[in-house]
Amino acid sequence: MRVNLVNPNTTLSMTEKIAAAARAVAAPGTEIRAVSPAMGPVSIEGAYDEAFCVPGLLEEIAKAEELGFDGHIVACFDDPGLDAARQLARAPVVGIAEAAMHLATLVAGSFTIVTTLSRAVPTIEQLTRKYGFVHHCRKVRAAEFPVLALEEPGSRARDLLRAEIARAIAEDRCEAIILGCAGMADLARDLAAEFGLPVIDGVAAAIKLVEAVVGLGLRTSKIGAFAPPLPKPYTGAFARFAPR
Ligand code: 5HY
Repeated sequence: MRVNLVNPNTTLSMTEKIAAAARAVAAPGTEIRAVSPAMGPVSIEGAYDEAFCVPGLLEEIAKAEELGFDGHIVACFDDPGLDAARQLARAPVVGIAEAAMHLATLVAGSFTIVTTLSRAVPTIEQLTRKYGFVHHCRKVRAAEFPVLALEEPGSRARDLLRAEIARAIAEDRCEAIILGCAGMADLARDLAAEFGLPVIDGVAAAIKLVEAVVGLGLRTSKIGAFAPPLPKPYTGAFARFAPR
């Protein structure tokens, strides 16, 4: 099968890291196209960045749909534009936050999510409500470093993340940790070994869930929430995005 993996921010080093994490767990027959949009924020840290990552994300979803891809992944822990992407696509579309939460509940009675900055916490808390995991999620924590610190060799990001995970285990009674940023995708295995509990990366979770959904022959339902957008003109710079 062919999977379209979109990192909605435009930092190519993060896209490459995410792609490597996905390919490390993908099944032998799974081919992965890993891309960033041609336009948009270098990192997504809050609702304003999130709003401006969506047009470029949707452009990449539309391209892969034209090419007949079997599944899509939105590789940002805000799951930005996920419902809009599902309106565009016939192939299943999986967000890494939703995927991580589903996987976590299969191996643990509760989880804490550890993300980057505090400003990301309300969005992720809203996702736990939207997806129905509010009773499983003990807390959404921020280790307080910017997203791109994960791309800087020698930054304190990993130490800050480890310290916040230690606090989560000591204070939250959580039984698993979810890494709340796609840029943490390369850290899950080592952190699980260090702390002795399941540490779930949404990128790996999403790849396996897309493989499962595609393998069952399931495609996005087109009656209701994910029906295609109605044809209408869009004006100005968005004219090219108009649904036809
Ligand atoms: C992400 N931001 O996964 C989110 C998560 C965050 O650029 N990729 C981003 O840390 O807010």
